[in-house]
Amino acid sequence: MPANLPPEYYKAEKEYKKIKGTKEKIEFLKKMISLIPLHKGSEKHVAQLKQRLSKLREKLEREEEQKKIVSRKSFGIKKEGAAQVCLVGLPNTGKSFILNKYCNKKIESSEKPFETKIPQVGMLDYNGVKIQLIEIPSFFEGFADKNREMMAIINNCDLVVVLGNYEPIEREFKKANISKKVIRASSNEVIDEKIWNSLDLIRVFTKPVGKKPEDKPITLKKGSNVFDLAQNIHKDFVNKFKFAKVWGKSVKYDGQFVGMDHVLEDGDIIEFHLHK
Ligand SMILES: Nc1nc2c(ncn2[C@@H]2O[C@H](COP(=O)(O)OP(=O)(O)OP(=O)(O)O)[C@@H](O)[C@H]2O)c(=O)[nH]1
Ligand SMILES: [Mg+2]
Repeated sequence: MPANLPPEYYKAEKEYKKIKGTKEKIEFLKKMISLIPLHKGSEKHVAQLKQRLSKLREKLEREEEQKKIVSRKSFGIKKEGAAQVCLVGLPNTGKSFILNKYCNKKIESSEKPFETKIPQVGMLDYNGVKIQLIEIPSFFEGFADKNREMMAIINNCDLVVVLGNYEPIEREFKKANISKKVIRASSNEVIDEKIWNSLDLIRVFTKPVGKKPEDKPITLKKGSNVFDLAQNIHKDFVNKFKFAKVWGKSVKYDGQFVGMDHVLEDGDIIEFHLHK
């Protein structure tokens, strides 16, 4: 170590040894480097610290990647369809009933509480839009601490539907710092429509020039424009875009010519015109 380093630096060097996390080490090391006045005598030392810093950064990258792999393995259910929705509630609130009714499932469902032991997954079709429903096993006092994996699934979905009494569920959500969009419902409501209305999505139908619109809608986030749709279909639709024609709620008259920044609405039909 070179002479003439400021006393703060030696103090920092001691503290550095106590730091555990890689991220924290990186931050601290950056500060340490900034404490060293640059001159011929300190050059080599700074270079060494910078090398240490770059090794730590590589280590952090490896650690983050590892974390991702672990979380992919043990937590989460692969998203399928336009959105992933969790059904959450106390026992016997009708979660399995909903999956059986709307997703053609045959999950055991009776008056017996806590009948569903592991998450159950189903696919709902709402006017051609596929929405994934997940039944989370029933909540109880202390659920959040005992079922980290379930809380991770909830944290990862697009919308939570709480069936029945919300207060006990809310308490568990608070413990696990869940801040997801939540709606409340009961199993005898028209659940599919309610879910769709809470998802902030729109359906649009593309149509080839001179032909009828496609039957299958494309689902986009509310507020999406023609550019977002084009990107969703294929990069050529962006690169070769000339103009588009739109029928539906977003235009003043049917067949209106629009550009990339035109904001679409639910139910719109759109015809792309591309350069050859
Ligand atoms: N007819 C009718 N029966 C319902 C309705 N909701 C729930 N049930 C019945 O109530 C009982 C409990 O419903 P489940 O769907 O099994 O409850 P759960 O929320 O999955 O609860 P767990 O057993 O903890 O998984 C079953 O016998 C259901 O058939 C409903 O809206 N209409
Ligand atoms: Mg159930």
